[in-house]
Amino acid sequence: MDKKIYSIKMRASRTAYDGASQHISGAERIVPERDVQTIAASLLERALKHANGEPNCVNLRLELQDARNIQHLEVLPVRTIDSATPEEGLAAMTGLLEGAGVPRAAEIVAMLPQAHHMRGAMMLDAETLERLEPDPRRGVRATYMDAEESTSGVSYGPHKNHYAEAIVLATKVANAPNIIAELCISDDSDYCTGYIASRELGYVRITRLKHPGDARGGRIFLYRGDPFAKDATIRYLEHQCVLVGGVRPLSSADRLDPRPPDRLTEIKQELETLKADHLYREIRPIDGAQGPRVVVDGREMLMFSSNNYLDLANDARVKNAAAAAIGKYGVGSGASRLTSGSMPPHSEVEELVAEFKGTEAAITFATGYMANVGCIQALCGKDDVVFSDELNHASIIDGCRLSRARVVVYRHNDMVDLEEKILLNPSARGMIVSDGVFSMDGDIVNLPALLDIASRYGLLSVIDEAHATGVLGETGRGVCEHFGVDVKPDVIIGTFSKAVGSEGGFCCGSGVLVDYIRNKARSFIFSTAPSPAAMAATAAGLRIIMEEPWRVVALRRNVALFLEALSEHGIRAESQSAIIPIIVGDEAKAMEISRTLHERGIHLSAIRYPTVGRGAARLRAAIMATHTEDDLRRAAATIGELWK
Ligand code: WAQ
Ligand code: MG
Repeated sequence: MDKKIYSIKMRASRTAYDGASQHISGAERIVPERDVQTIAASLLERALKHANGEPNCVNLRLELQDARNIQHLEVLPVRTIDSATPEEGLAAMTGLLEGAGVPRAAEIVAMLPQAHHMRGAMMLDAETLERLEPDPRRGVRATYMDAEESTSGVSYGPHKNHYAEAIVLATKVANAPNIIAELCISDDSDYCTGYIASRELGYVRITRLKHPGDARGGRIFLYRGDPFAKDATIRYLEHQCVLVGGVRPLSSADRLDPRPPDRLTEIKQELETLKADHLYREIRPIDGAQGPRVVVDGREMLMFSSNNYLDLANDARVKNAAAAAIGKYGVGSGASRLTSGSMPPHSEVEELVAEFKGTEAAITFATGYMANVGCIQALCGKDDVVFSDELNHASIIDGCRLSRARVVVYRHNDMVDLEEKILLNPSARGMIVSDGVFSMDGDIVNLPALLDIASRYGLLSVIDEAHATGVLGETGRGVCEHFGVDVKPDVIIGTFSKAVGSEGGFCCGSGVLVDYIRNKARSFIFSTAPSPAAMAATAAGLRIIMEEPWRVVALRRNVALFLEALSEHGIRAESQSAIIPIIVGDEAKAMEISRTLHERGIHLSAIRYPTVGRGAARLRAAIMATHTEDDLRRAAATIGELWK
């Protein structure tokens, strides 16, 4: 009946010319004869494929053990302390050690990382902190131990199972004569969980004892007793064969404190902080349609925060077009057009917007945000570089992130800086992306220079015309018309939700480019198409802009009038678009002015961090073609009054 038991030890190292040997990995098992070959093979695999490097020397040592001399131990009970930081974890370790009656606990814990170059552990006298290892460079190694085969449900794959190995070692060490506790931090730089163990404490895992990337770890065996008896302890640790029963995989029951961190309380606190910092956001209700005047709580107010620049959102023709489309096509578009098919209003809009922008083709998205995100993600990948203006809209930033391209941010509208950054970051492929009209400052991209740079460096040019469409140029066709350039950006992105008065996003470009976007843009492929009503309204809006260029002219006149009125009240502001930033600076003051304006019947928003930088809070007036001269003068006068 007596079956043969073997211990197997593996040690992999790399030996240099000078004979210096660098340790790579080591592991050991205690197994019955029939498992020797399998286990030896798996240890060999682990030796040869270790993350620490390739060994040029692997030692595999097989020893027949006398089964009668093997000691059987029951595994230490396990619990886990979740420490939020290494500092918290080390404090918990110190506290447990003090609780176990060790007087100089903090000093001992501080010694732990000093052992990290050792193969074995420090053995410290718990009272004097004297080091008891015969060879302090090597330390004392606990060996000849394994989990009892029948009870071990833990996996010993080719990769190290830190917990499974440590619990076995800790159980043996805790049972060594005169050892009162053991402390451990792994020397693997990405394994931050360590433990403190003793027969009284059990095996207490502490989740964070160091920062990821830190290789400093170590082990301390704390010894209390007659120093002359230490040899017996070392002999036990280094030679006694031990099998540990009851080792099982970690489970949720091993948590000391099963209460999960209360994320909801944290969220509530964060909101309170936002409020205290005047950064909390609220939605103000509006009763009726968008227009130069809106109804709020039954009261008529002047609207200066809508992008409905040409007053088409509530235009009878646009509404009728939407209503007719609902009658004919229903309300929802069912799915992405690639899935459920394309209704006529979508194609009609694509033809119209391509005509309006003077490009070969166009594709629609559910929103302008999704157009930016989808196009950038489609056109750039991780090997590309995106050169992006520092004041670009959030949707451009999000598109860059989604693309995983390397993003190089250049100074706002600074073409000299852009070119320098391109020279510093040469790349085979990439794009320059910029807002056409910057949404928070109302200024216009230097398009001729940008296009010139893009063509000289072989970069795609991408311009977001969200606030330029229906606003810039004699007939509202956008930035190209504004500058009178014939060359078009490779990609023109925009939205129908501003001057066009409806909703949905678009991308215009060559037929090939649009075909590519249709095949690659995730926000097009995986999102339901805009509703047929929105597309019919869009088509009507686009037609009106083309047929009634006076709206664009009226908008420009109103902008000039408002700027003039502001300056009459001592306020300097500038803009060539329909967005007029009035820089206040302080967040609280900007909020206060906006609130008072609201009380006085003027809806004009304050914009603050993180939409703009901290301390760059501003009032942002959005002008409409149908504001009357009186509206504009009244708003300017009220702002002038509150400014003082
Ligand atoms: N005997 C004594 N000391 C050792 C031994 C040994 N057999 N092996 C390693 N050491 C010492 C040496 O100084 C190392 O630098 C240090 O311990 C850390 O060794 O429940 O992986 O093998 O999730 O990196 C803890 C698991 C894992 C916690 C510990 O230690 C958990 C670990 P490592
Ligand atoms: Mg290690």
